[in-house]
Amino acid sequence: MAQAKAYKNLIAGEWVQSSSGNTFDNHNPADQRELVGSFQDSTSEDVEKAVAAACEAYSQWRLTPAPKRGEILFRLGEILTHRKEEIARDMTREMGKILLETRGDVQEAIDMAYWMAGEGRRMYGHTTPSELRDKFNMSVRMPVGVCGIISPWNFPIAIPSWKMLPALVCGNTCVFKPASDAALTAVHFMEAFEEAGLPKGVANLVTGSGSHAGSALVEHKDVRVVSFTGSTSTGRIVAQRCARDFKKCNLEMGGKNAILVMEDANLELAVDGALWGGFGTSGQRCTASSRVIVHKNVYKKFVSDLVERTQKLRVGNGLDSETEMGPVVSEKQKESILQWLTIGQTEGARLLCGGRALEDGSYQHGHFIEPTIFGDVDPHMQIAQEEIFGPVVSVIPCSSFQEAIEIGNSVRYGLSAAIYTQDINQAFVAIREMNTGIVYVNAPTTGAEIHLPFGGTKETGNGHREAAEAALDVFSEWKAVYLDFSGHLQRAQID
Ligand code: UN1
Repeated sequence: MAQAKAYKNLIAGEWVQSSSGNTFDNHNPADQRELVGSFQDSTSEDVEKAVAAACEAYSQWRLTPAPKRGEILFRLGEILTHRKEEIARDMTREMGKILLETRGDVQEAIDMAYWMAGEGRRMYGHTTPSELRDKFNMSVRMPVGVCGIISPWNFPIAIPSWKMLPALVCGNTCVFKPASDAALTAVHFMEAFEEAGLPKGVANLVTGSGSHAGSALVEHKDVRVVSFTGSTSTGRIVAQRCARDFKKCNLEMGGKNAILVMEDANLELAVDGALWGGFGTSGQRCTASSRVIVHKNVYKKFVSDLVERTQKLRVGNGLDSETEMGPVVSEKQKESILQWLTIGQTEGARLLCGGRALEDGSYQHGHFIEPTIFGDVDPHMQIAQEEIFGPVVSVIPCSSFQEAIEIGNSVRYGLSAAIYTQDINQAFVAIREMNTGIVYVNAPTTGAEIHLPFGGTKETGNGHREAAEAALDVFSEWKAVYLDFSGHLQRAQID
């Protein structure tokens, strides 16, 4: 059993305690007896200090040439590559998903580090002809200032990297408030920044609750960008507070993603996809395939194969290489998922497998839930409309491709969608018609790569995208520059 340690905040390059003098403990969700660490329960005073440090560091960091900023991110990528296994193991210990997936999580941050390192040498603006003689026009990206980064526990390093790495390469500085259930990975991330040679105060860490530390960060007048991933209800509050002070604000929120399985689909492939998309990360992904809409002509076979495979999934401690699905993150999350299981049955959905907490034997000290499938789900049921964020998949029968599209779009979220079909025409119609930010063909709704924009429509987002070049739009302002070398006054739109 690992030795539990007290971890600190990182402010202005110093590891410091919270002014509150309080800490909170994190326990392993697979075995509550293991204390993973204790972390600072920060106050608005700590946030104040962190923002002041970020403001001070900004004056130099914004003037550091972008390729140099990129070189530090490249080194970060190398350090994370070197420490991948160690960070992945700690991530599994603190939030439960299996080692295979936590390695992938670290890999996603490595990918982002290399991409953003390259962005330091690109960061393209435009040159465009002037309508006047002897005049030169161009646009350049400018940093915005201090960024408040608020991230969830389900992707403890990938999501912070989607936010902080584009912020930093653009010349901004950051104050990072990670989810409490993923505080240890956040500490590792900051250590990697330090080792990569990021100057003091450019990235600061403040752990603690959303209601104190998170809220103080969003409210702080010197924070000019807020990047938040979490629930739609919290995102709505963040957006309203940012609007008051005209802060830039990017939100990644809920999802209720559907896989459409058409009658010509390769059913074996579709079952593989539904299993991975539905139960990967114990269903705790905003991209999780929580709905599967299946054509009635293949419904029976698909459902019986999916149930058979689901019942065979090995649930357990994510550090065990045999385990295919880990625990859910916390007691609170477990209780919330169990309530959804009751709601599903009350609404009249057919429970096909799972449906209970696992509490005996090796499960007794963890937060385990059986992978669960509801069949014959009506698209209007709450379990088919709301994000459950747990290992619960709703299978919905449909009669046609058109109906599948309609059901797919009939939710308030719009993150990711998938279609299994062999018909190229049908695939392209689905790509066009699904009102989501991401569409997959013959693959489940999870598995986004960092070189394409990530984000969603409707109540999933607020029009921004993370990752790829699109992320730079969140963390920079355009400046248009006009150089007149004619030596006399020229009047645009007149001369
Ligand atoms: C999330 O669920 O919050 O596409 C992010 C995926 C991952 C990222 C998920 N690359 O499933």
